[in-house]
Amino acid sequence: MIQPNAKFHSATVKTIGLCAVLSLAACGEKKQEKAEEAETTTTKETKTYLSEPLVSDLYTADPSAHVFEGKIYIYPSHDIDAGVKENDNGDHFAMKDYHIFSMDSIGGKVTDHGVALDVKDIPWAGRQLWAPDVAFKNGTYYLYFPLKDKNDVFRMGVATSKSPAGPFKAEKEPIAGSYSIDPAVFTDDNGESYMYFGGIWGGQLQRWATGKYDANGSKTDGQDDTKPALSCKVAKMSKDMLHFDGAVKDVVIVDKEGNQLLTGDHDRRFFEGSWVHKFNGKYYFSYSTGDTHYLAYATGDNPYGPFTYQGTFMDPVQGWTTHHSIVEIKGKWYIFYHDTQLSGKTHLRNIKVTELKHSADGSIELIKP
Ligand code: FUB
Repeated sequence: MIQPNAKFHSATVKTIGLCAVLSLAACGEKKQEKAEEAETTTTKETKTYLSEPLVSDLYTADPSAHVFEGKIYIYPSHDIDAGVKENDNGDHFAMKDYHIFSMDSIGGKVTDHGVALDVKDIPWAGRQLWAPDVAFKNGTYYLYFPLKDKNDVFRMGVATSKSPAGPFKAEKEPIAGSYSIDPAVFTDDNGESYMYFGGIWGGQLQRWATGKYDANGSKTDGQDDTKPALSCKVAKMSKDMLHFDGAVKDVVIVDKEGNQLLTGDHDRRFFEGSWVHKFNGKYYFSYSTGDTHYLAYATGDNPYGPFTYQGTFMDPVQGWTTHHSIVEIKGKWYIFYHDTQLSGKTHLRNIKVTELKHSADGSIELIKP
């Protein structure tokens, strides 16, 4: 597993560790000396970041951004330190509620609208409120969220509000036929909406490889690197936006020769965190490659794909996860993303924004976060 922030961690741990082993008095006597030493260590290892955290009094991640009612609304996960040990199932991502944020413009003041939905108010809830998204239709805002049910199986829930800032009221049951994580709802120019979802490892997508839930599914994932990779899923939304309208389909990603990306192709295959935007009539399907930490994209001619792999457009951020959304605001395109600048810890992230540029040939320029 690549740890892009390993150097940053070692600086922090070293400075704290030095004071912990000395007595308080000794720490006082040596204050000047230690301060100088700490300063030298920090200076040597300082990182520069492309942009600064949008929110610094809460930990936030997985930002889905939209323009609603003339403002920019951000729907992130709300990271907390629940004291759960880190593992590949992502148990340490033990989030319990959502806050919604808004801005009048990029660079403007960020307003926290408070708790929009709490896990205790979701009738079917087990644990772990992960990356959400929001769509608007029929005069209503729909908040889609992944949450483990009482059997510890991730399902997609939906909650509604008349305001983009919430609060949201959850439906009594998860969306029938939904599973896994990271819902991203794209509404096409003709008004049809589609939910893209899925994530492997902790996101449980591999447990659905046969079409039925298999709690041991993780044992078979990734064993045959020469087989087609697991695909992200897409389902058309019903007119009332509360159900899937028809079957869940695979979002197939192919290379330029038309061959489906393979399980062993960790630098390119889908892992989690999908998003779809439309630019110059083309559908851009973008996603995280997970264990290789890239944001990659593929393009297609319709919402179902297949999508042809084009490349990566964001290098690894500080922290293990990478998750984004792409939105057009006043004629410019922006990417909302996260890293771990504030905490240095994988599960305590902070959301950011920076400009995203499409080149004349339609490719997305590489962003170095
Ligand atoms: O926030 C929990 C999980 O981490 C998300 O669902 C993934 O996309 C990753 O960012």
